[in-house]
Amino acid sequence: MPTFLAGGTGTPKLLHGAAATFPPAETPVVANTGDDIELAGHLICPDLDTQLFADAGELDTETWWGIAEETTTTHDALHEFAERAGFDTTPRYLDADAQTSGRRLARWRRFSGVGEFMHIGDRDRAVHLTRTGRIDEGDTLTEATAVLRDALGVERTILPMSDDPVATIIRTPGGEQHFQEWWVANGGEPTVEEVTFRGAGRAEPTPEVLDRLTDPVVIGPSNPVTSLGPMLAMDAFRDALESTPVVVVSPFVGSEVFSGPAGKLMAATGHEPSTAGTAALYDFADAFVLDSEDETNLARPTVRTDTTLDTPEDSARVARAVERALGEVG
Ligand code: FO1
Repeated sequence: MPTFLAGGTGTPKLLHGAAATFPPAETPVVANTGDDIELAGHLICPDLDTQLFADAGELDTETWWGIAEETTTTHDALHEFAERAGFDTTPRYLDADAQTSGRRLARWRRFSGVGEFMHIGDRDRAVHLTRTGRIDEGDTLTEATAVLRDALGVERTILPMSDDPVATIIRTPGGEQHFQEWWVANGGEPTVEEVTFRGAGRAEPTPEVLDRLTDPVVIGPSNPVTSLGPMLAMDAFRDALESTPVVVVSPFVGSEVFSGPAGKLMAATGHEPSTAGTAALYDFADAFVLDSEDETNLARPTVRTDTTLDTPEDSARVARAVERALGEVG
């Protein structure tokens, strides 16, 4: 079975109804960790967790992050206290020394819990505390993720791209912001001048990830810049993709993006925000799944289907197209 790469909602949506084609127990996922932050002392790993919660049947599928039907008692109390104390609830970075002196994995992305700027449900928080507790007891992120996978009854192998810190930093005219500040607190509005992946030059994919990348790889319709960028910024990861068959599901129909900030981020980083731009960025890709309405002509094998991913039936259809594309290159 192929290995899927995940960031944002693309791959979790694709796998949501795909079990007949790609059985979860045999279909591993490698998730982006560039979006991760430490907030209130908790390590929050959105891309790992969206896949974990989806496979556990607990995901909030209205937002595609967090747990469905959650209470938010602690989050609400944090806001109440911040308000009473007169603190604003915009992202509150720990000071520069603290950014590199705390947990190694949380480098360059450490925020105070005062007024907690990301919405954290109570059960979701228990996930973050279990992960953080295991890491403080000596686990790697890979090991802590396996603990959560077992605790949530998930069959699928879900792996972080690296056990080293990598932080996605957005440079705006007003200065640098961590991806979560730019996206959650500022609604992805500030102009993007550059996107960098701090730490990626020194980070390595884990041995578990490199092992899974010897199988064919599928890149779901994720944001090429912030979901896949952190993985591709690690040389050993990119080298592994050069040496194995890779199928990409385009996150665009021509130059229309399905959802999220992919178009804006691609334009800002010098890539055409389109299927053609995605194909140029993924020069290692061997085949593509494109929407039937997408008129882009690529000089690589292409399978066309309706790539809408709103329902499990949609996922099943796109999964069958991925299987056909794998058959062209496998
Ligand atoms: N996205 C939001 O737009 N607002 C939030 O308050 C928020 C909280 C949050 C908490 C846990 C988690 O795992 C994800 C969360 N997200 C939230 C989603 C996240 O910001 C991004 O969509 C991903 O990082 C992109 O993959």
